[in-house]
This record gives sequence, structure tokens and C-alpha cells, in this order.
Amino acid sequence: ALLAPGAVHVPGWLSPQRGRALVEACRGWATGPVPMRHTRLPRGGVMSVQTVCVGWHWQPYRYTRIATDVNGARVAPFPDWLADLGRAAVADAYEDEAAGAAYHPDVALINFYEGPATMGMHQDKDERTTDPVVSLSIGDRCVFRLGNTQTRTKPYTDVELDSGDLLVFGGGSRFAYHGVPKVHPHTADPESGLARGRLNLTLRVTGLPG
Ligand code: MD3
Ligand code: FE
Repeated sequence: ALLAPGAVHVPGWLSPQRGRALVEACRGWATGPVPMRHTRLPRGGVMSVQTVCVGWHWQPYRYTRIATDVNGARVAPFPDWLADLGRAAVADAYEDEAAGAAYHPDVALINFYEGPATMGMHQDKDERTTDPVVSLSIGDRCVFRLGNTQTRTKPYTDVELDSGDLLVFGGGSRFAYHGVPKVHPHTADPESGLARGRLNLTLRVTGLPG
């Protein structure tokens, strides 16, 4: 479904089998080289979601190869199979094979929502490109809020996201405010590979060299 210009929701895009494989890969990245943790914000806050990155390390508000804000380790490389998954996602969401083929993500942010974790309304502006963001959800259902490009308040659209759902945000929605105001606890199907909580992967193109 088209949520807004450039914003496409494809329910159930990820098969349970692929979702479980993705969960297993994320379990590996969560242990290191840079462990999954609550990101500390420069003004002293701590994010309620836990995050681990692949390809580049996101520290608010820039991308580095070394996690100087966590443990000083070099971030895990971005695997070719994950870039392939991103190309398939863009091609399917936009029904545009050329757009899919032209998509070369080099970073994944992996967010884990446990207990009361939420994500406030924000824009993703740390990438130096306008290429789409691909989002894959696994585990508990949640409310995803897609706002506008001007303010972090109304008007916005709330969408229920379920395990396996794909979202692609490009074009006029790439710099829209968005957030996750609510996760519905204990709604994950064990078949998803997650016993509890919600996992979200976003694939992006940083525009940074090599
Ligand atoms: C709309 N993650 O990591 S994914 C984030 O579910 C983030 O963990 C949320 O927002 C999550 O930055 C939402 C969907 C998403 C991601 C990027 C977007 C929506 C977006 C960029 C522009 C507009
Ligand atoms: Fe975001």
C-alpha cells in the first residue's frame, strides 16, 4: 500500500524462514565486534531501543567505521546477501526492477525493542544521499507513525506493522518525521524466530567513501 509519496508498505514481504535467518544473523552481530547496546545521546539521554550496526557504525549524529562511543572496535562488514535483499525489497515495493538494481545499501541499523522501548519522532538525515531507506520488521507488532517533512507533530498516519512487513521510504517521504510510539508486547509468533520483543532492520546508503 502507498502510505505517502515514495512510502510503500508491503505486509508479509519477508517469509518466516528468511525472517528467522535474519534473526540469527542479528544475534551474531549483537554479540560483537561492537555489542548491541542502548545508544547514548550527546546531551546525556539514552535511547530505550538497543541498536547494533553493520557496514558503518552510527553514533549520533554521524557514521564512523570505529565505535569510539562503545568499545573502540571496528564495525562488522556489510554482507553482499544483505545488499541483495535490499535490492529485492526496493524492486518489489516500487514494482521497478531498475530502481531495485540501482540500490546499493552500505549500512544496516538493527533496532531491538524490548519491554517499554519506543522511538520518538525524528528524521534520518545523517546519510549524504537521497536513496530510499528499507525497513524490515520481525517479532512483536507495533504502531509505526509516519509524519510530515515539516514538523514532528500532526498531521501523521499511524500504521500497524507486523512481523515480516516491509516498508520502503524514498522520494517525498525520505526526510519525513517518523517514530514507533507503541510496541504490542507478547504478540510475536514464535515462528518469527524471536521469543520476545521486536527487531527492525533499516538498510541505507550513506554516500560515504568505500
Ligand atoms: C521514514 N527505525 O532506525 S523503521 C530508525 O522501527 C528508525 O526501528 C524505526 O526510525 C524502527 O531510524 C522505524 C521505518 C523507517 C525508517 C527510516 C525512515 C521509516 C522512515 C526514513 C524516512 C522516513
Ligand atoms: Fe528513523
